[in-house]
Amino acid sequence: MGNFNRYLITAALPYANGPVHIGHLAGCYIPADIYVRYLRAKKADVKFIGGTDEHGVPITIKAMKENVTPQDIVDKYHKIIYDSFTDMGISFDIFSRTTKQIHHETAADFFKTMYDKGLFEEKESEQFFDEEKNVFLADRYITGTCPKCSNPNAYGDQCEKCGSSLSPDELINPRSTLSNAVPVKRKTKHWYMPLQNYEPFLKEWILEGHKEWKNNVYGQCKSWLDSGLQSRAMTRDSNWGIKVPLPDAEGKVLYVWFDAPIGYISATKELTENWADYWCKEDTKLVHFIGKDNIVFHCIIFPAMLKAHGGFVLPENVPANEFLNIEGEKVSTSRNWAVWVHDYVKDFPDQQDVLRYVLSSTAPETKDNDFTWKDFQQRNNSELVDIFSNFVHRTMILMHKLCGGKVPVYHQERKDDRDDALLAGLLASKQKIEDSMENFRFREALAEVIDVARQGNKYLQDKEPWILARNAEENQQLIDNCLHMCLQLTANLAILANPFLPFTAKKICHMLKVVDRMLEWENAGSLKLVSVGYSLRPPEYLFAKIDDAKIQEQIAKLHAGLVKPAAAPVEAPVKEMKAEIQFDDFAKIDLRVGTILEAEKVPKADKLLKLLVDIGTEKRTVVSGIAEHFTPEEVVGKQVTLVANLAPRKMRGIESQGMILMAENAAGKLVFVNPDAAVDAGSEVR
Ligand code: B3M
Ligand code: ZN
Repeated sequence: MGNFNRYLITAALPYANGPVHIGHLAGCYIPADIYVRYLRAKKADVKFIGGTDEHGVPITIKAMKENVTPQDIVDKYHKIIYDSFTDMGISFDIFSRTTKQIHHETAADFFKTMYDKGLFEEKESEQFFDEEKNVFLADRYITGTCPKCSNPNAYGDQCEKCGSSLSPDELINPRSTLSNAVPVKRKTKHWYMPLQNYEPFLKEWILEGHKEWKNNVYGQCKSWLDSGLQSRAMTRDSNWGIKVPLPDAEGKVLYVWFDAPIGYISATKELTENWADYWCKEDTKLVHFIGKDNIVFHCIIFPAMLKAHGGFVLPENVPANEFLNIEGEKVSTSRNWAVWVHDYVKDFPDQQDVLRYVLSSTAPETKDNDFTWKDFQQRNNSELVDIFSNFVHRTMILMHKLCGGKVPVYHQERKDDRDDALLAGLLASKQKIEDSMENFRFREALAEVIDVARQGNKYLQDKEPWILARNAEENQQLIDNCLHMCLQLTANLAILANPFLPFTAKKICHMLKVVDRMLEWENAGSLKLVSVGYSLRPPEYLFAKIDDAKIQEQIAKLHAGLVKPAAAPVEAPVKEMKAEIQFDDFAKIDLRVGTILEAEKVPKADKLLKLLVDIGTEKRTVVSGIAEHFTPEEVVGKQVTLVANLAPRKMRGIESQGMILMAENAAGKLVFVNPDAAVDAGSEVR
C-alpha cells in the first residue's frame, strides 16, 4: 500500500438543492465507499469525509423560486441526502455541512492567509445586475435571443439550440430569469487568483508526477494546462455564503468553489482533534472521489489553493468517474429523468446491495455508461442469484442435510487435488482483487469476487456430495471434506464481497455464526474461518429473483415522472364543437361514479391499463388508454366517471365493459374527471 501511514478519503459534497440519484452513487459515492471499506478491512488508519455543499447560486435561485430562505432549502436537502447515503450503506466517518460555523471560520481563515500573503489580485469589472431583485446575475440567469440562430430562449453562457457558447453581452434583448427585468451593468470589485502563476507547479506535479492517474482525469488536466490558465475570481456578490473576511467587502462572499473543497478540511476538524495529522503530514494519502464535471476544481484549482496557502498535503489521486446515463439518455434533474435513491430504497426495501452491485459492476470508470432496468434485473438474476446466492445457499442446505447442521471435520488424509486447486484459486483471486482495488478498478475487482463464487459452484458440481450421499456410510468423509471446504469458501466470500456488498457480508456472518471481525482482509485465504463442530443457523436467501412486473413498474415510473420541456406556451388548439343533440340523446348515456380497485399494465401495449372498477352493484373490467400518463399504483383508489352502458368492446383480447372519462389539457396531459368529494361507488352522474 505504498509508503503511507494514513488515508484521507473524500467524496464530493453534493449541492443541497435536490436529492441524490443513482448517477451520484455510481459516479463517486459507491466507489469511495468500496475503497474505504477495503482500507478499513486492511486495518488502515482511514477517515472518510463527506457532507453537503450549501452555498452558491443554485441554492439561492431555488430558494427564490420556492419563496423560502436558502437556509430552508439546505436544511431540507441535507437531510434527504444524508438519509439516502445512510440507507445505501455509504459509511462516512462524518457527513457535515458547509453552513456550519467551523467551516465558515476555516474557509475565511484560508482566504485571509492567502490575502495576507498577497496572493490575490483585486479587480473591478462590470457585471449584469437585476435591479428588481437587487442581485448580480450569473451568466446562466440571463436569457435572450441567440445572435447566431435567433433562438429566443438562449442563456447567457450558451445557446442550447445551436450549441454555441455565448457571453451575456452577445444576447439580443437580454432579460433576467429571476424577474424578467432588463439587466443593467454595474461595477463591482472582486478578488482573483492568478492561476497562471501556478502553471509551472501544476505541470510538474500532475503531468510529470502523476502519470498514473486515470486517462480521463490526466487528459482533462493536460488540456486545461496546455491551453493556459487565467485569473479566476474567488469572490462573488451575494448575501448567501461565507463573508469575505476583509473590511471593504460588504455584500461579498467567497466563490462557492473556493469554499466547498475547504469543506473537506473543516469536516475533518469537526471529526477529530488530530485533523492536522491527516491534512499536513506527508505520509497521508489523500484521495478525492468525484464525478468528471468536478475534475478541474479538484485537480487544478484546489491544489493551487493548497499550494498557495502552504502546509497541506496534495491529493495523491483523483479517480473521477464519467457519467452514468439512464435507459440511453443523459440524466436530467430538471426533466426528472433520473432514478432517485430515496425512491429506490422505498421500492426495493432491504435490497441496497443489489443496487450497489449493479452500479459497481457497470460503473462508468473509463467512459460514460448506461443504466437500464433490464440490465439491473439481468445482473441480479443471473449473477447475484444464480452464482453468488446459489453457491452459499446450496452449501448451507447440503451442510444441514448431509452433515447434521454442523461444520464437518476436514479429514486431511482424504484431501485431493481438487481441494488444493480450490484454495489456489482463492488465493489467486484475492491477489487480483487487491491489485484491482489499489488501482481503483472496482469493476474488475468485483467481477473477480463473483468468480470466486463461480469457482465454488464448479467445485460442488465436480464433487457431487448429493451423489456421494447415496452411499453415505462409505462416503461420509468425502462429503465432510467437500462441505468443509465450501463453508470455508463461503466465509471467504463474505470477506471479499464486504467492501461491495456490506449488508450481504453481514448476513453471511450471521448464518455462519462468526463475528464481524472475521471480515478483516488478512483473513481472506484462510481455511480456518468457521470452526469444526459448530452448529450453524438455517440458510436464508441472500438474493432473490426480480420479476418482469417489478422492472416494468420502474420503467413506467421513470417515463411517467418525465417533465416535458417547458416549451413556449402553445395555444390550445380549439376543438370544434360537435353537432347539437337533444336531451333524449344525452339521457341515453348512463354515467356512474366508480372506484378503481385494481390496475395493471396490459402486456405489450404501452398505452393501456386494465382496471377493475367498482360501480356499486358490480365490478367492471375496463381497458383504458392512460398508461402513458399514470402508473397502476397512481390510479388505484381513485374515483372516476364511467360510461356504464357503452357496448362492451374487446381490446387486446380483454373485454372492456365501459369507458372512463378524462379531461385533456393543452399539453396533452390527462386528468381524471371525478367528484370533488368522495361519493358512493355507483352514484349516478347527471
Ligand atoms: N457541489 C458540485 C456537485 O455537486 C459540487 C461539488 C463540491 S465538492 C467540494 O457536483
Ligand atoms: Zn443559437
